[in-house]
Amino acid sequence: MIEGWRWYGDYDRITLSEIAQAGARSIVTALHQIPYGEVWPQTTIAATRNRIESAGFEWTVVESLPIHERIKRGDGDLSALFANYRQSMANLAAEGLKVICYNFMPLLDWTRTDLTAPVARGGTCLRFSAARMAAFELFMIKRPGAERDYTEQNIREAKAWYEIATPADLETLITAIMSGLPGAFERYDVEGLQEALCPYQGLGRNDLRANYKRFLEEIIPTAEELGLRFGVHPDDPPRDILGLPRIVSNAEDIGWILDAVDSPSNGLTLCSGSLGANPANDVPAIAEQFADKIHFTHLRNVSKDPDGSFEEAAHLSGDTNMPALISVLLGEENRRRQEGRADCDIVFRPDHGHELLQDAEIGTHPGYPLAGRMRGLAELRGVIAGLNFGVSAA
Ligand code: DNO
Repeated sequence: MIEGWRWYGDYDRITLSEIAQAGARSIVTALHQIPYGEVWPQTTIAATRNRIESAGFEWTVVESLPIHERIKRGDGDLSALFANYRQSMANLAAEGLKVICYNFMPLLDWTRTDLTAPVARGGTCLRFSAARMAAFELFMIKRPGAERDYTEQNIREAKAWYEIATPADLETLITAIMSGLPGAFERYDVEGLQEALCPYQGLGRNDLRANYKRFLEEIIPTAEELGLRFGVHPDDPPRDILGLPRIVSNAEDIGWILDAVDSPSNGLTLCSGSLGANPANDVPAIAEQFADKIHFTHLRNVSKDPDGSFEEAAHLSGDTNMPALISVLLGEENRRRQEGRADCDIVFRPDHGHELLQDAEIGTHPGYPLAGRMRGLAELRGVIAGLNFGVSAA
């Protein structure tokens, strides 16, 4: 497995030299400065690649080549947006890029209600509280019908919290939820978010699936020609949020996507943390089921509560059996090697990490601290080395 590290380029406080010291070999990044829907120029891709390579890394995965919201909504004439997307793909392929991660979550990317939840022995983590999210939906943005998405207990706790919440508590909550907006550079206040949700009204699960299928039909044939492999990132969390449907949340969804356009270029970013937040998902089993279509992995762990809340655990703690998952991935790599496949090595990155030690002072993107990820990477590297040793010793 290839050790990757997500780097936000000029928007990142962590330098390539620090990443080198963390031990990662390959960089996962995107042209974050380019607005959604516009072409990524080949010269800019080349400059980014050169910068990464001069620091002694390879740029292995693009995360993400974002999909314009109009494509997700199936809104109007999309031909120019698809043409631009294909042009960006051609420019990336011309610079030697091979793997592209993307998601099909409407409006929000990832969602948390707390960016600094305390961890027992020190440090903080990202947390999703179902009750806090219910408070946001029911009492702050007052979304009609929101009560249907929450249990009575969620709603009772939401009310109790909201009644005593200070303006600063409300501000902290909206900041946490807004941090997951795409690119993480856009922000809405309560009114702005209510407005942003309007164009999605009436968009059901089947509509979103139809729009997704159209995207795959427009893009995957070009990906095949260019030798690019696309890996869809699962919904985070894998549940409907703000009344927006989610269609990449479990094995059934993934099966539907891979069947919608059957091609080696139409694959999966296996994100253990996103899938692992739904108690019905058995992550190692999902990895096994779709192994040959896994083009990239995000390895992290979550601890779930019975009320639908979860928080990000250390990489080897939490509810997902990480050695079991990694063993599936190593087995798949072996299978590919025997088949002589060119893409036998799967890139993984330590996804997210606790804020530890000096991390909070550095001011990195939520979930992407230096020390926390370095710890996660080291733990994962240990599991991989141990499993590989077991295989060669057996
Ligand atoms: C959150 C990430 C997501 C993910 C994108 C992929 O930390 O896992 O932002 O990268 O959704 O498109």
